[in-house]
Amino acid sequence: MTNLELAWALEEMGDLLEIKGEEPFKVRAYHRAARSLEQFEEEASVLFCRGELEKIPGIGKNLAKKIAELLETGQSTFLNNLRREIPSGLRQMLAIPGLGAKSVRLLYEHLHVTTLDELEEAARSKRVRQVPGMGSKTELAILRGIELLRETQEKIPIGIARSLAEMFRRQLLALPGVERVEVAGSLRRGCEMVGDVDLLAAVRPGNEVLEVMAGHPQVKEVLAREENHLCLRTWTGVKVEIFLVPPEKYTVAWFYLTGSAEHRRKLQELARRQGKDPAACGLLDRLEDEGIKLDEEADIYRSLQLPFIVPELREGRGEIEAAVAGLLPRLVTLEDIKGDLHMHTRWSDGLSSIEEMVAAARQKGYAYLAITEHSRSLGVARGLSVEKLLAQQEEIRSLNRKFTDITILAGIEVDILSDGSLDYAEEILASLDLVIASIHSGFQQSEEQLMARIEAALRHPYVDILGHPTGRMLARRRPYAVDVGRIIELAAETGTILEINSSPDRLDLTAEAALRAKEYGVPVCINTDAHDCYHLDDIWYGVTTARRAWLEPQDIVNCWDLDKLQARLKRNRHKR
Ligand code: DGT
Ligand code: CA
Ligand code: ZN
Repeated sequence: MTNLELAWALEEMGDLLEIKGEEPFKVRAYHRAARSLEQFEEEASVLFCRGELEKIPGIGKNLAKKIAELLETGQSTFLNNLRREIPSGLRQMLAIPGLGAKSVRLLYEHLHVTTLDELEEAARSKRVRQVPGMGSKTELAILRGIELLRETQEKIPIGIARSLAEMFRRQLLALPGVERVEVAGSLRRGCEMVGDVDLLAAVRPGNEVLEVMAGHPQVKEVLAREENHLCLRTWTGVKVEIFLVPPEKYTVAWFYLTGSAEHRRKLQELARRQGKDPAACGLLDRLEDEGIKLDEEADIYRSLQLPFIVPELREGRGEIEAAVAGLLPRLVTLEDIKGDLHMHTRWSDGLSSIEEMVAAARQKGYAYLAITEHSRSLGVARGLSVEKLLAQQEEIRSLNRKFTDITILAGIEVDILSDGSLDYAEEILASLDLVIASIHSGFQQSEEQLMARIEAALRHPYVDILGHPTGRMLARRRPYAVDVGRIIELAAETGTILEINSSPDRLDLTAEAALRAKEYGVPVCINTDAHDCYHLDDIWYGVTTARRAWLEPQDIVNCWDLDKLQARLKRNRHKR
């Protein structure tokens, strides 16, 4: 368990205690400890091994015991009891943005609501405003929040699903009788949000896979259990489905479970049009159906005279037509990425040094990288003063003399201020190799105001890239009020590159928007926005998003050689 996960558990304890009406000073202790853990640099698990948990600020004997249990078992008896004690509806209300534990307690006390439905009804019938301290704005926030919860509750972000899938996959592979395990479903297709984690295992008869997995410490509840199928709910609320098949059935089962249902349906149609029996081509109707034995998925496509279609394209959105016409894109791969143009170091709010970032980038075989700190107005992220920015350029220059196999670009992620101006003067921006402009404030502005800010930035002579263009936080924060179509048009007009921010918290642009950018001839840049050297690996999420957008290496500026990339930057195109 990471510090953040521990912090979440403590935060939840504090919230549930507050809903219960526990003494405020006790509640505060949990929240303080949670924040302290969140910011603590060393992993609590490491301290725990040395018996030093209490060295973490705000952690006393009592909390250390609870953390130790979490670290040892992945669960907390105390937290589980609290969860049982407090109606689940009240716990769900905590997820409504702007509604804290104190508000939930007040709503419960005054209106006796215990479910989201009852709360929604109370807000609709304007009874929430009777609660002290609440008004029509609260009612609106509740209605919006419930809508948001309903939209996302069923689905989890790819970042959470992927790491969970990897863990289950590794553990399944360690069990006797298991020959192969792969991820299937929407997660294999690279969807940004997935309904569940689907895993397919090739097993020999007589195994105990399902028995063992049903008792996994991460499992909160077994939702369904059949002979060859197990459906679990983890403590973090993620649904995991494990399917077992004999090895000879693996390929057709994997293809079936990968979906999408629409893609498979269209292939079946094509088979019938070609006068073939879909089942004989390996296209099952149901997983239980008797399938033929195939070595690889490409055999299925081959029998329909089609080239292989990768999972990211299997959405029934024209990929089969493109395959028939021989017009499938040559999708970007991780190997095509030649550099990463958005990252933070210790100079602002990152955790690694520039040298550590460079080492990680060289490890990846990159030819270039750009260091792009936050600009001076972003105080919370220790944005750089002009002096510091110039000093950093000095360090980058000297590092560039040290390495011959990689080029470090001196860049910046400059804030687009509330009035549409940028956070540094033009001559400062001109002195850099690369400028990303991003919005980090004034999210609440109207679409007109936000679009005016973005337009001003895109028209700026030294803004090369628009960072995380819509500001959405995946499953957490809606995009701010912007018109993505208009941003793409403006990018085309001004020659600005749009970012696909690869952080699994963001994925912004979305695949849909990136596809649209391609239609307008707007190149994208796949950046990680890493705040430490490990997160350069997040590039995978951006590449997956780009693949779902049908992008090819020529559509992505950081698949280009450095010369070509630099020639494309506004600063070099309009050299005056
Ligand atoms: P999700 O989990 O909602 O993000 O999306 P999927 O695509 O992973 O859907 P899921 O988990 O229900 O099923 C995995 C795959 O199995 C799906 O892509 C296609 C296939 N499949 C499952 N159930 C059905 C079904 O009732 N009808 C059809 N046509 N295909 C199904
Ligand atoms: Ca699924
Ligand atoms: Zn940013």
